[in-house]
Amino acid sequence: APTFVDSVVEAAVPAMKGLKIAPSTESATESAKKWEKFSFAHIRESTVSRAMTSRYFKDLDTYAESDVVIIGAGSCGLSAAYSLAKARPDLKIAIIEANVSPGGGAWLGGQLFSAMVMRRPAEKFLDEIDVPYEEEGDYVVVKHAALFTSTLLSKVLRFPNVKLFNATTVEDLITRKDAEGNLRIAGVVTNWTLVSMHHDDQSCMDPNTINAPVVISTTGHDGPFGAFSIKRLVSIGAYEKLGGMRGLDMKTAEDQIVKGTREVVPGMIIGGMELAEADGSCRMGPIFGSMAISGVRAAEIAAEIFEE
Ligand code: AHZ
Repeated sequence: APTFVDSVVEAAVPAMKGLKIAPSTESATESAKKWEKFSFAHIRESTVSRAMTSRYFKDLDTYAESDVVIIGAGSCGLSAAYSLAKARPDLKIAIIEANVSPGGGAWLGGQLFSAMVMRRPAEKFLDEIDVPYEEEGDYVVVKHAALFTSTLLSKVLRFPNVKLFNATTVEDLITRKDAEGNLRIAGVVTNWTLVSMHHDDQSCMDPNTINAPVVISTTGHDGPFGAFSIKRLVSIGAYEKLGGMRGLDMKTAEDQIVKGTREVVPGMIIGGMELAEADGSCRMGPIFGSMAISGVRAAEIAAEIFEE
């Protein structure tokens, strides 16, 4: 059977056409000689630049008016994006992630250990995205957290109605008042993360915006970028006060996150660990089922808003 290398050479490199690649039966000299003829197709540097920038600017244009913005591409944000993009292919979903690498805290299980633990019934989400796990009675174990995150990420990125803007930070929220004077969220204010990190030592570098009637915030617990939206809602008087994440209680914390996933002010749904900061609920530590299921619930609430 032709190897992968055979197919690349046969299909794409005229100079190599007709050459059979079978390293096991060739001498080292014969195979080295053959590879001397290898060459990629022609390209000019500006073609690469244009291939990237034209698409990026088209995406900025397309998603300037989004249906849903998801802030944060951690385990909760990615689970929300997957569930919503699958259920509602008609909705335009922009994901804004401050880091270059999406995934948040879900590249490892806990304390830099690899395995990811989820309590039942969160294995249903693993079945849905086709991530294998070991059965351990009341809980299941994915052999490496990166297997969960990379699988979920690859599925999210394939949806035609999703665009991930990474290395981009939500710096503020777009707010409106309705006829009765009630505040609602109408989108997000963005900037390159590297710019956001330098507002103190550079002259004013104004941001960009994305309008969206629904924002799902999953920015994790407090930290340099964490709990962003709930802190901003408190500072503009739209949410009474930060509950502040409490100590760890694995038994109760996960249920609270799932049940607490909600639209906290019109247009703003909060999920994942950001909710612990909003509600003053306990952290759960290194167990991830509630992040996935909170994402599923956030997607369901968003879909319901569009059905109203
Ligand atoms: O970079 C952040 C991370 O990828 C991103 N983020 C935060 N603020 C942002 C902003 N703009 C854009 N202003 C922003 N992106 O949000 C992502 C949050 O991911 P996370 O993994 O930290 O949160 P999560 O709620 O999805 O998962 C929490 C996982 C935890 S923490 C915990 C404990 O401490 O006990 N236990 C679990 C399971």
